[in-house]
Amino acid sequence: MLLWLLFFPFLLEISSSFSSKVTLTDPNGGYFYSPEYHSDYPNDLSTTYSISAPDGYYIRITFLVFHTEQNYDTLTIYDGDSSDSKLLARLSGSRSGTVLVTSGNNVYMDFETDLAVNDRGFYAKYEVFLVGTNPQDLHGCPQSNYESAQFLGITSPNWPRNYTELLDCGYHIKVDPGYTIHLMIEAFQTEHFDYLRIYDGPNADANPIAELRDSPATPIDFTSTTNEMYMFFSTDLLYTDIGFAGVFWPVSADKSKAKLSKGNPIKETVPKIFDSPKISSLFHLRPARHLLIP
Ligand SMILES: [Ca+2]
Repeated sequence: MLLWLLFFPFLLEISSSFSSKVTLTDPNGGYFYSPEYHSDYPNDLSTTYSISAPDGYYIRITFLVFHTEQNYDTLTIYDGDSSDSKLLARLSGSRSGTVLVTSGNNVYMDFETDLAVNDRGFYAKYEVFLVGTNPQDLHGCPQSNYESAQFLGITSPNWPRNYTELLDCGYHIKVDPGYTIHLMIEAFQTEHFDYLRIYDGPNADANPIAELRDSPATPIDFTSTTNEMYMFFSTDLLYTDIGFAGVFWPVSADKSKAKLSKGNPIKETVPKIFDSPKISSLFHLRPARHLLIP
């Protein structure tokens, strides 16, 4: 076999290439992701994704996470039901936050990776809308309960478009008993007086793990000690920004202990970690200048 491949090296690529096909038809929308997400995608693969909405609808795709090897591992997106349709976009590199809109009720995507160098891949949300209507900005909070046995995206309202003013949004995250939660904040950007607090438990009475504001380096990883986590996103009455996007998934509690004993499961890049549960220090007075309308 080996000798044979010396003379016919092209056969190696054909024989080792990993192909798969994903078809999505939920009219309520959903999520799709690169193979083996939330681990890095494999080398040398070809995966196609077909999304079909009902007649009279179009599709909007938002990439919560997109990191591939620039120019070599690409997701090609066609505005129709096959690769013969019009090219909508060809994405590679770091493109989290990309939003694409189809003209009709089908989209076809082809994810191709080469033989070396991989990355986290992508995790995207798709939504369907009636042709002739525009997605409306959410003036308020998104859903407050997030429960998943696999992994699930979580964002500020309207992400990656701006959130609105005067929000107090709670996000209760839950996975099965016996698991802990790994939360990865993939993108984060607020003005200084808007913030996201993360708590190691079911509500804001639990120990705060972190408070994020401004533009911390991302991704930022958090791990809970139980199967519940709570996030609180607060915005004041002036100035908004794009907010945050993240993904969480359950981790077997035993596995997380085993990983911790070995050393470095969590990136130590969290800008502000609270080592004590005292909440009083979290609150601050907003300076008067912020209340002046320019
Ligand atoms: Ca590659």
